[in-house]
Amino acid sequence: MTALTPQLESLYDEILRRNPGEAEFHQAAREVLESLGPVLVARPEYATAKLVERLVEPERQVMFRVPWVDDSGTVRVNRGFRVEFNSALGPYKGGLRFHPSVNLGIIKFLGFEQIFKNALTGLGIGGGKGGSDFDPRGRSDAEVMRFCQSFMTELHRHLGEHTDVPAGDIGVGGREIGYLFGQYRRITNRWEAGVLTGKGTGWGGSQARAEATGYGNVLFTAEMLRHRGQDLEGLQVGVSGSGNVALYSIEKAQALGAHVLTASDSSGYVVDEKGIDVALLKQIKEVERGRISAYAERRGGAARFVAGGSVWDVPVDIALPSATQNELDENAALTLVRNGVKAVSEGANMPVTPKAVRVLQEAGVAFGPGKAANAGGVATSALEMRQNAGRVSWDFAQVEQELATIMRDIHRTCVETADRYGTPGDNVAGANIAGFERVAAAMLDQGVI
Ligand code: NDP
Ligand code: 2IT
Repeated sequence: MTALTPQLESLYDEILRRNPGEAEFHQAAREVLESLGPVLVARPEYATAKLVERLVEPERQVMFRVPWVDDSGTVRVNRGFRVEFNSALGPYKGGLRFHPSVNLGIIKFLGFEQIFKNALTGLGIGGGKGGSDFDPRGRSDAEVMRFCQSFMTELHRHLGEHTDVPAGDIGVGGREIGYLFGQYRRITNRWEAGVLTGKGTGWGGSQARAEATGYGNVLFTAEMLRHRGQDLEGLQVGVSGSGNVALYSIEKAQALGAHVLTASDSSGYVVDEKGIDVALLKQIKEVERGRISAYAERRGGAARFVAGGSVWDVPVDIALPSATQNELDENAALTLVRNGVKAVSEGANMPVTPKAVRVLQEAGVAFGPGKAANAGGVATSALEMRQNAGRVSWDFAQVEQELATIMRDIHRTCVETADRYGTPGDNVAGANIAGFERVAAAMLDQGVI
């Protein structure tokens, strides 16, 4: 861990004391605090206004019971969350995660990161996150629908296009957003398109929102390489995960001429020397909701499945962790470095552990932190909100063009901010500081609230 200034160290102690048992939130908060020392020296008014102390405290945290009945008639009880972290720049914005591992600390880490990520997009959105410990795996469509309806029956009172606008995350995709929107519409008797993003493109959803996070991360990676006089074309890429972010990272990397060797899920990973067949992977994971081993079985000898293990053992030039938090640890980073990795960019939120980040940075590997690199998803959500507000819809090419411009701007902002604070090449500092500066300026203007 990097040392903190005494003031930030005592704030971190306070965070540990007031948020017991929330390891992921502690980790996310610590990472940002490690970047802020020089900013508080340069801007003493931020310290006086206790901006960081206010930022680490969510504006509002909602936890609620979600009862539902499964297909066999058994009553089930899950827990729902929505952490409305910061609205200085706009309505709370951030996804919903349905996964059995979800707890308050995980939602708070995600909501906290979302504040800075959303600020980096420059699109006027605050930060929030929500979800449930509901496990969609193996559940029928009807069960998922009843769960979503019960979840929204409580959540709806906290939402609104000008208040709080959720979207998808792990376990929440187009199907779930549809059921959630339907229940919101039914309860409120309003067609309020801008209350959720990631909607179907036939009823208010934006073109390219499904693609945006993965595409955006590859565009960010290409920018990092370009900044070093390199190019994605012809490089070998390793991707983890096989969900929304992973699938569209693979698709975009291939479109830019890279060779994608891997994909994974929680059961293991596949290596495909001929390059991942993204249509087959989509069919298995998105349509059939199957396991990744089926990919190797149906690829007829071109690919192998490795149960468990680490996908980062496969030698690659570029690594795009796109599954979940803390999936790429120090050992994995050392292996990647030994194998000559050139860039690592976070498609997932906080997939690379702090020790692994340090290994990569010390080895001179280009590193794209999730707050910047995966911001294309939420940025395109903001474009969806803009289209909804204007009752218009843009075509795919227009949204993709806007996304490319946004990712380039975010990369430039990271580089310029890191340069300004004397840490050239450090995109972690660049992203944290640039995001912080935007939120801090708004909070200062808006008084002590
Ligand atoms: P999906 O649910 O579509 O896919 C998640 C993928 O990650 C699956 O392959 C899943 O495998 C794997 N995975 C999830 N949890 C674990 C775990 N605990 N251990 C091992 N593998 C796991 O989610 P997304 O693609 O939307 O999200 C992936 C990451 O990207 C998350 O960190 C999310 O926060 C982040 N993100 C998502 C954005 C979006 O727009 N969707 C935007 C920005 C970031 P399995 O099926 O076996 O569970
Ligand atoms: O982590 C993220 O940025 C998301 N899951 C997307 C959030 C959004 O509101 O589109």
